[in-house]
Amino acid sequence: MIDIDDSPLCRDGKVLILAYDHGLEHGPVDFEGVPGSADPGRTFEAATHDAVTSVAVQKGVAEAFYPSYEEDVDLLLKLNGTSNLWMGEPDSAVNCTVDYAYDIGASSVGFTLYGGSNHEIEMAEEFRDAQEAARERDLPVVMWSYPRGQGLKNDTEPDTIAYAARQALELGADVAKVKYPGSKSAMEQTVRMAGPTKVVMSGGSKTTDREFLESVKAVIDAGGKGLAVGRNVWQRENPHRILDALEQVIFAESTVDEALAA
Ligand code: FBP
Repeated sequence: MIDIDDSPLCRDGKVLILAYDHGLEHGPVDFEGVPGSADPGRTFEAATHDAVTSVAVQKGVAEAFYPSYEEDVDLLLKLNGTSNLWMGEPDSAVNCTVDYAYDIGASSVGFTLYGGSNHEIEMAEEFRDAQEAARERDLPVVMWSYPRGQGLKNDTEPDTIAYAARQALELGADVAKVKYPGSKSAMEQTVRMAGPTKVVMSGGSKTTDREFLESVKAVIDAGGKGLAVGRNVWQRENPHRILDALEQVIFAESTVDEALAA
């Protein structure tokens, strides 16, 4: 495990990743509510907000947009990903190598693992290769740790999320990105299972400002280190406003009321 507190992925030991790989993972449907959100430049613009520690994108978006933002935005390159057109058991194609990510300017890498999928064994082996290559480059590794597949009925069940965080620690991730397990106490258990691996919450589908910020606050109060969020930021008409509030809750440890009033 490497000390990532001094890496661009962290600010004061906390993390706020702006995720924008949905065009691949979900397809154009995610951009329907705010048509301008289909333009990756809009999300790179939002990522210049002080609250954002890194933007997470696939290789193609990084190649096309990161060169215009490299002074102001830190790049987390997502190494694997699959379209929603894939109908098989959960799996994720490795689309980029660590060396390629490093060459285009990434300071950290991300990798999805679907624990419980019939493809878990191959995915874990691919993660091994990526994690070891990242260590060679001193790049922090963020695991999108999402148990799912035939055998799993409820992928946000507290024990499942705690297991996802533990899997990230055991396999050598520096940060475990997990779904919100529903309560502060469930998140405390998740954080305990992750040990030295930092736990961040996955944003989830768009909800109200208050509901979203309450879940983020519960994560921080439980010892989680922040958030990797997509839709709850860039599906809003004004991404900067919610980023202002997130900055308050994550970095200033304000209450939700204080953050909403600011
Ligand atoms: P959101 O905050 O929008 O949920 O994004 C986080 C994320 O992990 C993305 O990086 C990814 O594209 C998406 O969620 C995957 O969502 P799903 O749970 O539908 O696979």
